[in-house]
Amino acid sequence: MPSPAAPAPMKVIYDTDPGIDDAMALLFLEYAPSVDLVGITTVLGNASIDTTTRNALYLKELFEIEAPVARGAAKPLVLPLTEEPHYVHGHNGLGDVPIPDTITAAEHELPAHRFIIEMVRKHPGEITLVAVGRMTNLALALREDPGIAALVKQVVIMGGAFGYSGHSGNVTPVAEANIIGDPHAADEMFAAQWPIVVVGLDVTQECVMTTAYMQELREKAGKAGQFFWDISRFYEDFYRKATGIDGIFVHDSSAVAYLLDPSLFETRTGPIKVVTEGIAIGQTIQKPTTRSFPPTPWDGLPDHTICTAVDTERFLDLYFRTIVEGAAARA
Ligand SMILES: [Ca+2]
Repeated sequence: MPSPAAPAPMKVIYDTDPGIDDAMALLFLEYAPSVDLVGITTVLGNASIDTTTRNALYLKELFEIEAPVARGAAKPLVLPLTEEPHYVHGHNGLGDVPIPDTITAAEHELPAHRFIIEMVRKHPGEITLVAVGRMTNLALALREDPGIAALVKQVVIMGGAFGYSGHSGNVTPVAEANIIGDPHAADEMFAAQWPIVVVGLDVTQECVMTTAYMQELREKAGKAGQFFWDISRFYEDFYRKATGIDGIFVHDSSAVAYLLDPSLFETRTGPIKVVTEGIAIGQTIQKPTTRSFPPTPWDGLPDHTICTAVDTERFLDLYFRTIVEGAAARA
């Protein structure tokens, strides 16, 4: 007897700057049965666009991922290029594990923002964008075709910080890396009429994958577990020195976790603006829908959702199960 049909998997485009936690979140998406990964778009951030694109192609090849890789923005919309954070992700963006010089997988012919437009137009109402780098590609797509906002199912981003649990910034006291990397792009993205869920430091810095957790993943998740172990040695060392934690924050995978199981998170809604100049550049500020004020710059902007708390135990368990089962299914 045929079993009842499972709901169709969610079509996802993953916008990313791999990046160690980006690589870990990519396999979380690829291995989640409820996700149909239809594209990977790259952006500068953790490393240059050449490096993040090369890394995305390398991950596609290494883990036999079908989704095409489209190269995205090489620089922020307005700000000048600055040096990449080699001290976080290593010089090659993947913790300085050896990566072959030549990658067989080829790039998609379209640039990232046009790839996004084409896919959204082709699948109206069906595409979810999961953006875990700077928001430059999303802003470029909106500038070229503002009509896509109404056709995207949902946007889930890793970025920003709103001060919950004491988390307000990791590049400055008030700014998170993905947002301060291109604050103008983020502000344009938040002004668009599409539903955004913001998974910021408020929750990502509540969640730590300890050395013991990574060890168990290495033992039980085959090639993926070993790869995550290898690339995260450098990252773990950075966090130990910078924050004193014994393990790594799970930034980008937190956005994927929201997509897979929103019940892991507590949320608040309201319009969001980004500070684009001055000492608070990169700060994300939400006006809660429940509060009224005299006229403010937030008036008339669309409501978005921010995550304010996370059930870390259930999240870490979901990640572990998804990676172990996904790796076993492909072994
Ligand atoms: Ca990232």
